[in-house]
Amino acid sequence: MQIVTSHKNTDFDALASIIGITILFPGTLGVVPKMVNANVDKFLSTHKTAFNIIPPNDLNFENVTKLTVVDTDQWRRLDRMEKLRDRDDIEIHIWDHHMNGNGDIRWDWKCQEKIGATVSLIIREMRKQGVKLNPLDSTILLLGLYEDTGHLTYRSTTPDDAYAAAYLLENGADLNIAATFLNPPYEKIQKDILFEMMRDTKSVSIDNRTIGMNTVTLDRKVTDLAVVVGMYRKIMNLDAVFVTFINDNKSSTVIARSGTDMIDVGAVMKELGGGGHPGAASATVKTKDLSSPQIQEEILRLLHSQHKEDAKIADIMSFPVTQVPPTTTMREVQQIMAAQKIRGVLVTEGERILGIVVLWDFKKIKQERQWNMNVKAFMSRKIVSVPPDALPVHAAEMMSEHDIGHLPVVHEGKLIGIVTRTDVLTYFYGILPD
Ligand SMILES: [Mn+2]
Repeated sequence: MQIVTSHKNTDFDALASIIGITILFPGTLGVVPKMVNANVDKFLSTHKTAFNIIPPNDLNFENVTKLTVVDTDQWRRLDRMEKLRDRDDIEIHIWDHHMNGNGDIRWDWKCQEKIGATVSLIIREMRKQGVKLNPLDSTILLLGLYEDTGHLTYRSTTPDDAYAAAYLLENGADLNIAATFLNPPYEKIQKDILFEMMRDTKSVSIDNRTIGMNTVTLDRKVTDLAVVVGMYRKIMNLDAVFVTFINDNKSSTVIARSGTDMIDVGAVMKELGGGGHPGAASATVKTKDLSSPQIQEEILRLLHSQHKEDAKIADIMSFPVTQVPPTTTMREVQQIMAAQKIRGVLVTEGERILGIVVLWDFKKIKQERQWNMNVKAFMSRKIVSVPPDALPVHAAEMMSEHDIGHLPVVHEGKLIGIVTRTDVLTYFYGILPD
């Protein structure tokens, strides 16, 4: 017998991946853990008979010859699969998008890639084989894909996730039903916790990133905390958040979210024995190992050691800067710009920056004789300079605030370079200048 299973606290990606495998490999039985997320539970209460799935206690382990594991690669995250762990006569396949290197399930075949949702890997294979899906199957697969990619908006989303979504929509996936189950049950208790977090935010700044740290004591089990933490980060406009939920006197669960490439919460949570992705991760920590204040200290220590060096203005500026004296004629300036293929020159006198002339300023010339006039008459005197250690994002803010495209870079009163809109855009879009 062939079975497919996934992790406890099953989310839609895990459930969709289980169901996807039962469709892709007919005859495979889906084994869904007893503990599933609240929204998955709600979905299963009305839909479970539509799929080839059973709970683990209904499984006859002796008959299993092949095990497919989806959305995890760790034994401890599976439900009641211990009986299979030591059997070497079972063929094991893994489909997963967690790349944290914690995997301890031995495998005969695996498909493990960085992608928004595990189910996208399975859908990619369905597309390849031309599998036809009915609207119900398409909808559950879309639920998994949308949940793990935030409707294709999370930074982890790849082109393959989008192709997978297109395929499911072609096969009749129902967006209304998907929306019904993806909108989390948001009740008073979640709202109270959100307000408590907003009131007690402790924010720390590391390398210009603002990180929120919170500790919340739970007096009962609360579902959908991950959704609340995600919402909290967005409302407070924090680059990353780490919320420690004290479950009881035995353990705490840290839920972390990041909205920037500069902070990899998955790597931090991995150090605490948990896991996840760069943007979303969690860890459960035993109190005897670390108390909640110690957890926060440890997170801060890990963040400091992780810190990636940001590019500074000095790294993206252009230099040397072409400078002309104020008596240069407009014709000469135009010739210099054409010869050097640049869009602006600074007008300087000694160390002093008097103004700037950019390509645009030539439009001011209406009469032929004006070409022989001094640049002084046409230059813009509005000069905003930046220091070399400023961040590119600050240069972009100054450009939009003052509506200017060139910022001289000044270090200790000396002009050392110039940063243009093109330099900033090139940096943000990761395009290498040619
Ligand atoms: Mn997943």
